[in-house]
Amino acid sequence: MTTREFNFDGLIGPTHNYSGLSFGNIASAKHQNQTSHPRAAALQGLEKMKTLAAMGIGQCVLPPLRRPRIEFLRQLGFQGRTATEVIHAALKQAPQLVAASYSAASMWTANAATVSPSADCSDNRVHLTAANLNSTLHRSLEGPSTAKLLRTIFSDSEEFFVHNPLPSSVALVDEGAANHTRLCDDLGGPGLELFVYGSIPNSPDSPSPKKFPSRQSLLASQSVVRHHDLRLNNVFFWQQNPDAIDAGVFHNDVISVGNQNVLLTHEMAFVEQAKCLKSLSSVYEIRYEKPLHVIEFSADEISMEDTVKSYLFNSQLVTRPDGKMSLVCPIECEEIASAQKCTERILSEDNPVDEVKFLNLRQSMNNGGGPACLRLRVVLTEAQQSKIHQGIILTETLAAELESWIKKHYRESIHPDDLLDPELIAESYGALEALADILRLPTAVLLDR
Ligand code: SUG
Repeated sequence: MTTREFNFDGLIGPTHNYSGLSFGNIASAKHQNQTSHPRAAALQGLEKMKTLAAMGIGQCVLPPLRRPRIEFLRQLGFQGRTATEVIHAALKQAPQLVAASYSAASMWTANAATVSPSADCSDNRVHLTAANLNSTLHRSLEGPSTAKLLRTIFSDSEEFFVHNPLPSSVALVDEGAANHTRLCDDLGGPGLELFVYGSIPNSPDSPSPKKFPSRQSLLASQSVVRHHDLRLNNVFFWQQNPDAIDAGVFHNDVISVGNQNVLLTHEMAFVEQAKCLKSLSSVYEIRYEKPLHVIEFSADEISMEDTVKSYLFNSQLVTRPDGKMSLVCPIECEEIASAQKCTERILSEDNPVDEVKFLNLRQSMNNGGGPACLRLRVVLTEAQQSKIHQGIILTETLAAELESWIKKHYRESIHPDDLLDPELIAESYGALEALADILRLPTAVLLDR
């Protein structure tokens, strides 16, 4: 065993539903009020984890956060003796707040935190900063619980440092690894960390989106770099193209993905893109004495509309144990001709990618979450691998246990009107209690009490 990258996938929670909560996320708006299928969703997510594990990629599971979060509704002044009474009180005035308390959005663990491997950090520890997810109400509930969960999993203070989410402010919106890419040569050596922001707070003259919100601020990214104590000559801050945000690219991982010596991107991803790519390529080449493969697609090859529909750039780009790379795409990339053609181009060119796989993640995709959204990448040395909580490492036995657990505890379907059903609360909390046993995590952590 050497240094390896592990994907920490979010287990899709039992309250997965379509409430249209994410402004600027086109799939979420499009599927608002449709019936969701939590059991199928969780099984699709599990299938992805099994596929990656079978390819020899390190695979872990992160449990869903407890939902509904009744204390959030109480904080907003809704009263009642029981959870059901609180939900009924809230529903009369603000159904969207009930939906927020029920959201299963913690499944998209690319937004859980930003992670820097120990080789990049001055104190030689892995640093994780839980994201505040301040730009949407339903996701702003995640940060503190995520930090608690990460502290349980990465509890060894000699190897890991988990930072709290940044303070709540529009000037500090932070959505974690979805706006962060790491390029390197050997996985265990130091890398170049690319932080992508959508806006500069209090800077009316800098380019900014007109229609949809920017979900990452420069100040937030700079603060994460300070927390992780990264060497500044290894760090890049690039701005997302505001037109891309307005076209529905609410996170940078919807338009680019990087892995070791490959950066796959669309020509509309960044402000001053040609200049940025040139400087990154030259730093990479000087640092590692080999070229960076930048695979860039033009708008003629794939339009912004197809980029957002297919989630081509939200594919997972992973290095297999044989050293070659696979691109794990959502099935939409096989169905949308332009995206399919792009995958053919990737395979035909001289680069490390020699395999493309297509996976059905439709339930998550309908809320704007593709393969890369569902995972948090963590590079771990051999010693660190033995120091994380072992119960979350995916084995065949764990996968089989999770499958039975999903089939036992999850509903086949949920319509947003079902969020009124008091039984859903007990079912959801009961599922988490059972999951605590399976993952060998404290019930108090899973129930966040
Ligand atoms: O934050 N969707 C998520 C999707 C996150 C995708 N993550 C990455 N790109 N890394 C979001 O917009 C929809 C929930 C709803 O509408 O009910 C939602 O939260």
